[in-house]
Amino acid sequence: MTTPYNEALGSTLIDRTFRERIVLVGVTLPGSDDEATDAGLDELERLVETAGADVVARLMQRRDAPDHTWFIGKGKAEELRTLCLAVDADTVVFDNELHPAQQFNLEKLLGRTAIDRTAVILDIFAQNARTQEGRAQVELALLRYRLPRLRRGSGAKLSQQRGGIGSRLGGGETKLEVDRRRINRRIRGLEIELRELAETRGLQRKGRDRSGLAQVTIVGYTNAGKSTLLNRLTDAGVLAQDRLFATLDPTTRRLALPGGEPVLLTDTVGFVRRLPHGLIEAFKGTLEVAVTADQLVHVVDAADVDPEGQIAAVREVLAEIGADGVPELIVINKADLAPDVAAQLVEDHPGSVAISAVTGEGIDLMLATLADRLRTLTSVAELVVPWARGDIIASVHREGAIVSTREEDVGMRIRARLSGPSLGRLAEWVVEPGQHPHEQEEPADV
Ligand SMILES: Nc1nc2c(ncn2[C@@H]2O[C@H](COP(=O)(O)OP(=O)(O)OP(=O)(O)O)[C@@H](O)[C@H]2O)c(=O)[nH]1
Ligand SMILES: [Mg+2]
Repeated sequence: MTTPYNEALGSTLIDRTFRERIVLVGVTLPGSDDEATDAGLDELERLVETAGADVVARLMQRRDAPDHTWFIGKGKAEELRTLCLAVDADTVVFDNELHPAQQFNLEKLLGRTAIDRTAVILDIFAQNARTQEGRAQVELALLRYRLPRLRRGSGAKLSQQRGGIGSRLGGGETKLEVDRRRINRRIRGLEIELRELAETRGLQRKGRDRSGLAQVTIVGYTNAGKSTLLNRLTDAGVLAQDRLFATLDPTTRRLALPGGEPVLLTDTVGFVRRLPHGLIEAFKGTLEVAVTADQLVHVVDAADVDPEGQIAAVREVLAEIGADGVPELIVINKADLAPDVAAQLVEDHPGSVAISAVTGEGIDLMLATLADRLRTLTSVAELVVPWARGDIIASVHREGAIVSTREEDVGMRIRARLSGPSLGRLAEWVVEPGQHPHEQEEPADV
């Protein structure tokens, strides 16, 4: 396999010419417990299997802080080496993020590849990217991950065995420098390519804005059923699979809501707990459909072991990309598999609806709710909120779709789409477009 992103991953790539045997390692740090570590390893096991490898053993340790050299303690590291020999493991995967130096030291001690959760997620993304933009985004994330991990010595040997970048260049120091320079050049090239793609998309979006159609973006945890929902609503024919990160590239389809105008519905990449920051950064272009949406449909998997944890993880990513100001409709999916959990979640999240994207139950109610939400979002109100009222500024952000904000002497000028009830509550701060609050209230007082 010599696709650019495989090459970029070099020694961190999971070899798929055979099924690698993997040992998982999880460390419980203060503030967490063994149960959480175990659940983390369950998810890591799914990720590893999705990447195309088999988990053959697990090792856990409780620590006050990560060890500088091996992340785990020296004794535990030796236990890990013995375990690897016993189960004939090819690779060790840490659930915790490894510093490049720790990764290097572990590989030296264990005599086999050591990677972390981030590398596994990057590997899955590399396998699943289809479009030019998706591939460029993944490759950029991979190269940024790989750059601080370039080394002479055993690391280089590993990448040679695996046919990575190192294998085609001369040895020694120059090789390292040549590698670095080459990767940096490629990173700059990819950044330019992605900027150009983003500009093109910006133009396309302007065209769509003129069409006046509302943008609805489906977001949610990976495997929650986002693509299945888009397919049910629009015959989009998007790949939906019981597999993590099946979708990386957004798909947009037109959808006619009951009694309303058509909207543009977009399915997009799923999120996961502790989604690598570099990936979020690289996928900014793709995730823009969530930031610029009029409405988010947040799909939740009721059949998951921890749906609330998934909701929290998704909201964290939304905040990181700046989409936390977009109104969100929570849709509890897979109600056919877990009807009781779904009912409880609907109760705990007022305004949410339960559906099954597979059986179709609840879909009509969901569409009616969505149409309702969009109707209240059609007009843009302008508010000027004094700086002293941070609470009001926060509630405008929470309840409305922010169109623009401007910092002024008297306070923050916010243009936002707000529902009728919200507007009623915030009436005190509403102004005519462009007007100052005092022009309205105290015309003669100078
Ligand atoms: N029983 C049941 N299964 C569902 C439902 N919705 C989706 N699934 C299944 O869940 C799996 C994941 O569905 P997808 O639609 O691919 O999920 P996704 O959110 O697009 O996942 P990614 O693109 O990988 O992030 C598939 O096997 C679907 O058949 C549902 O309502 N009920
Ligand atoms: Mg999908």
